[in-house]
Amino acid sequence: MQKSAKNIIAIIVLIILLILLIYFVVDYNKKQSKTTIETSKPLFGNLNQITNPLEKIPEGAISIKISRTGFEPKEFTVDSKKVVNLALTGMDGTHSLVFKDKVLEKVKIYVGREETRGISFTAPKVGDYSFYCDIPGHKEAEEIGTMHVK
Ligand SMILES: [Cu+2]
Repeated sequence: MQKSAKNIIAIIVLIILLILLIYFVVDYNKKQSKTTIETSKPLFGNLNQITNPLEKIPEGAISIKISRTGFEPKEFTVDSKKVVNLALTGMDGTHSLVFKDKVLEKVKIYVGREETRGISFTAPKVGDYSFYCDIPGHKEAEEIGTMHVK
């Protein structure tokens, strides 16, 4: 009789310990996830599917670097009515790539230092479209370029 009572107490203590253990593990995991620093992932936002951005830069994307010395390359050529995948990499701080023409007003890429972001859009009609960095003072410092559409 005494022995089985001891067994029951032992089982109850074990259950309590198990509940405490689970509680602390869950709590620890919650704290861990709260302190996770969000890193900026390369993002490829498709203008036609903006709610479902791709996280990988498609193969054959036009890669442009931007720094305080300007865009590199400063010019590129695309085909009219074809999809353009543009990837911008910031080299030394916050920069952007925006187009002057209203037709391309939705095509905007903002990047931080050592960050690559991109956008997909359909090339407009044949012509030359100038782009620039709209961070104050950057356009004036020759952060400008041209997209040729043929
Ligand atoms: Cu800039």
